[in-house]
Amino acid sequence: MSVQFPADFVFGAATASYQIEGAVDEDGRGTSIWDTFSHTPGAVVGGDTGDVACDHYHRYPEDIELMRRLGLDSYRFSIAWPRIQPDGAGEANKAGLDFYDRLVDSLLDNGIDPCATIYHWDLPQALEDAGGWRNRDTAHRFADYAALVHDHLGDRVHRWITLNEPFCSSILGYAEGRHAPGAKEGDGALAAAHHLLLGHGFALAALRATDIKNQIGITLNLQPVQPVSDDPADVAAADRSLLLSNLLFTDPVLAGRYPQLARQTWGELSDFGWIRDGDLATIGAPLDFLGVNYYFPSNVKAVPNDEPDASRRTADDIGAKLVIPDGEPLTEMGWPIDADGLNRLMHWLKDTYPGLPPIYITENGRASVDEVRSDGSIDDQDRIEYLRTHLTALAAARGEGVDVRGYYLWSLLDNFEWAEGYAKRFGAVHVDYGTQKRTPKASFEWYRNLVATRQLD
Ligand code: PNW
Repeated sequence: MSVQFPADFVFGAATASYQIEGAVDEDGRGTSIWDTFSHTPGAVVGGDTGDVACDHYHRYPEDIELMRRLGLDSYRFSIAWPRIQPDGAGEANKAGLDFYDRLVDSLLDNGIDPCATIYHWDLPQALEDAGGWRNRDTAHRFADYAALVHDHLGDRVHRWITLNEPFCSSILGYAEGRHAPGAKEGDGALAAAHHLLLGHGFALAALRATDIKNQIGITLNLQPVQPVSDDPADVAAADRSLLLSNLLFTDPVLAGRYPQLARQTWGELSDFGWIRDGDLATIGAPLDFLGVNYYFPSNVKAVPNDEPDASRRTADDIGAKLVIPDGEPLTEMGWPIDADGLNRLMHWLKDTYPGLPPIYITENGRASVDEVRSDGSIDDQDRIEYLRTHLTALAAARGEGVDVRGYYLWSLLDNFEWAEGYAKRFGAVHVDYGTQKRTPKASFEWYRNLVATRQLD
């Protein structure tokens, strides 16, 4: 059965500054926590860094030409905070703004609607040195920076995402230590989550207060969550997992509250003393849209906490483990493939939050082996299958009444996959990092056809 998407459905592709730009020392850019982290021995697979990445800072015209060939309605990119404010505060660095001017103008010249993410993880190191997201002041610094870039680009960029995946910034960055800044904390990670959300709320208020009226949202990475059995211990563990991966972020943003279960789960780590009167009203102010990144679902089993000594527990030690059902296919990231999970997630959002704003899927995709054949082509049928099944599930959710307005493929290009370095490839376009040669994969042609026809077979 074929599926038709309407003419006004937005088909896009996404990237993020540190993952593609390179040029880390050019035009006055400051140091970010990802520069520091990636240069820390042992932090990233293969010792890879974003120093050069896809050299997009210099090659953006070629990359926009690829987007034009792909026929994208929209391109989601992120702005590197340390290019705009090298130390995270004060006057804008003009050369940094100039780069995003060139990028946005060139997108518009090519008929591609820009969608800007204000923060995709590259916090200026100077702010981390002052406590980073553990520190309430960082939320104010973020709102200043957001207002600065919006004042400058808001006449041409009409869709804005404050934060990308505050779960990853707080929990992977400050509890698990797998992402920058590489901390393993209890209290610190929970404070970071709150201050990220507060930064979102302050930025939202600042952008709303100007004369330029744009669409403003936030992007969360969310998962449908289910217990592996109906054993009450597994069910309770799934509740805690839902809390950590979704509710800790969706409840404040979409309902202006913290979930009851938060204090029960983390009460011994923290008294949540950083939450002030009025914060939740700021964080929960209405949005124009919700960005959702979906990769895989969580199947949850109860396990003992990793760290029995509460004073040393991290915020992610919640007595829950993600298990992969026997025989379930996996991507190169080791992530299970479950397209129906995207449909379940859409329904979970709609059922849980009355007044849910329209949704954009701001990332979805998979890492594949992407072997280059002797003729130079890359026949990534597994990626095509992933995209096809996930878009079919999304179309089903739309048909069942979930208001989804667009879909952004992750990613336009192979790029710096954070702690996994360059070994993991998510692009519709292959990048040879030795030569910076770009080669569209079979999925590029497949997606081009979908965008042109709006029809899935
Ligand atoms: C997202 N996890 O990150 C990011 O927004 C992208 O920058 C990234 O390249 C993409 O997904 C693919 O990984 C995630 O470990 C990183 O659960 C890690 C996780 C989830 C999302």
